[in-house]
Amino acid sequence: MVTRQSMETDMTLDTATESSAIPEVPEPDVHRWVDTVAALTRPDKIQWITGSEEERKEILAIALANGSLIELNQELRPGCYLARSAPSDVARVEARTFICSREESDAGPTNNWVDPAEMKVTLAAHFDGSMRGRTMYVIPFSMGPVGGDISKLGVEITDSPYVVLNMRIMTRVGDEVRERIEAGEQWVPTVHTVGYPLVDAAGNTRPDIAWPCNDEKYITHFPETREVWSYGSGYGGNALLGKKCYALRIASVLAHDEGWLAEHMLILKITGPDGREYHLTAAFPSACGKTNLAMLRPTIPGWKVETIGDDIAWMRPGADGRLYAINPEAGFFGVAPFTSEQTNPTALHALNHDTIFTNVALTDDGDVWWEGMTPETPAHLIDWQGNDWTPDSGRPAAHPNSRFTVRADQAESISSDWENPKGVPIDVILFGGRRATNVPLIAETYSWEHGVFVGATVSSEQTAAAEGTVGALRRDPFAMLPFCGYNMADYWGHWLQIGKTLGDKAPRIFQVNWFRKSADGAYLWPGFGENSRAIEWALRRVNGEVDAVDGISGHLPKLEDLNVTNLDISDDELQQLFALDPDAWSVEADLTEEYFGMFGDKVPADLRDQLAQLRARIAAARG
Ligand code: GTP
Ligand code: SPV
Ligand code: MN
Repeated sequence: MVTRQSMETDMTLDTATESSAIPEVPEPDVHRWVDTVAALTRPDKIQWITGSEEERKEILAIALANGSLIELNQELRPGCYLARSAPSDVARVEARTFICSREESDAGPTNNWVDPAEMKVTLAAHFDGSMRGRTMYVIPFSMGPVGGDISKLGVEITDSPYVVLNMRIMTRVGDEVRERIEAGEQWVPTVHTVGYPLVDAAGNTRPDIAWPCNDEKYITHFPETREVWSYGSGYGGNALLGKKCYALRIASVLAHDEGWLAEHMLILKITGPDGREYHLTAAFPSACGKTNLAMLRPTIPGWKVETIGDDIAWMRPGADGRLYAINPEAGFFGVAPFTSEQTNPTALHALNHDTIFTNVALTDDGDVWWEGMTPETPAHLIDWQGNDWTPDSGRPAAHPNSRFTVRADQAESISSDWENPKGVPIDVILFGGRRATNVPLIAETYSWEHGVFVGATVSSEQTAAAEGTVGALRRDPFAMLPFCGYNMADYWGHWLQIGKTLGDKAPRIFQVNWFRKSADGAYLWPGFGENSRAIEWALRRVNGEVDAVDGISGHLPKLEDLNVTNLDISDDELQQLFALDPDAWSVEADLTEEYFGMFGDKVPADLRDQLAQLRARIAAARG
């Protein structure tokens, strides 16, 4: 039985007036804001996160003591721990994610919307006393290097020690950030509770559990007042509020207002055999290969790839007119399953130490395992739910959305530029998704406007990264469907506007698809390190070294220009990878028209024009 903790706190909670309302506008003074949240949530204790190592150890000890973390074999994996979530709390919950803009039309048809005042009343009822019996941690954090031109500050209040330990890896936290906020720098307030108080209003206590959460969940964003309130989940993007909630949903709104881009993109640096350096970003939907590509090991000789980011890019036009990108994060929250020596050795090696694993399987010697990790499956495991597991159990040992949290600089591929506060100049942007049919391995778009059209119309088979039907084909424009904090059609307009600003200094835009399948359902393309072959072609296009063939979906490689040396692929498979069926594309065009219909007259004229041009190319291909 856990009893009420003693009141060792920076502030005397007794002096805070109890409140059951959330202010319309958050208190600008961070200390007063913390007071307002404490008055509502009623924690036993408030602890500001300083970023020190002693503090990390202290919070780790708490997480170990209450079973939130399990210590792994410290000889095999020093500094590594395993968390097992509640089976009901394993991924982002898109149906419970809300954009609470004042006008419904500003959230747009792809977001769930609730009036902000109404949502604050609902939230207040849930947050009221939600931290009773717990410590409220106040985490000052920076997205991007502290003090960098493109970086931004935030504060996350949370009652989860697991969240604190993860935020310390995923962002830059502590005193330096707090001091900047106290000195008046802009910051975004974010509040998180697992929604599992240990004491009720009458003073009755209950014991803590390994993964506290609530059946009801609210992941809410207030774009005008730039706030995040998250209730009921401890998992990933629902709870690590610097990531999707701030760096994408709120930041996309800031970016729209201020003339920059907040994107669901990896960032990498490539050096060619001649020593020339390029930078590339790529937007792929969740669990569609960003981490893999960010850590690419090229199979073609002479090329080198270094990692800058694996999930989010903030990009701005620089003084020289080019587009510069930073990775606002400090760590990777990556998909574990199918990370192996074959698919992503760099990620695998990064996980050798100081890593938090969530929902992977535990081996008998206290190590971790997941599907696809090793060629041989262990004879016995403890699965992600803590049950005995054998290969004939008939269920995965690791959850399909099990993840690792690791500092970015533990990747041996990390670029020396990854914390460059100015960012890196982008040469190439890729848009991709999981498409079994129609979309070729690589194609270059005809123009920036065509690139925006391709980004806007991406569809992809859904993955386990969010609750929903895995495998269902859905539109995921710019891989931002779950992450755009405002009307998607206005976002497309913003991209078109940025293209006008960049002019001929704009990056070149390509569409890629590593996931095309043959009629018998097998992947046509080996993927992973071999993706360097498609990227090499893109860079040769940038350099004006190769001509292309004009196709329905874009400029396609002449097959002799794609480097397939030492690759086991038949001519027939190559043809299939690039095949464009006018009838199938005509159906795509019809579906796009229907999709645009959702957004009414907000769809930019340039995109309607691109659809007409696509139809003209389809007609021409039919002859
Ligand atoms: P989020 O972190 O959810 O945003 O996703 P991500 O895009 O970083 O996903 P990640 O790179 O972790 O993708 C994981 C899944 O994509 C795994 O199932 C990989 O095996 C698969 N994958 C990645 N690259 C390739 C590829 O080139 N070919 C194939 N067939 N699968 C790939
Ligand atoms: C994604 O789903 O795109 C992720 C994982 O990167 S999460 O942080 O949970 O959103
Ligand atoms: Mn992501």
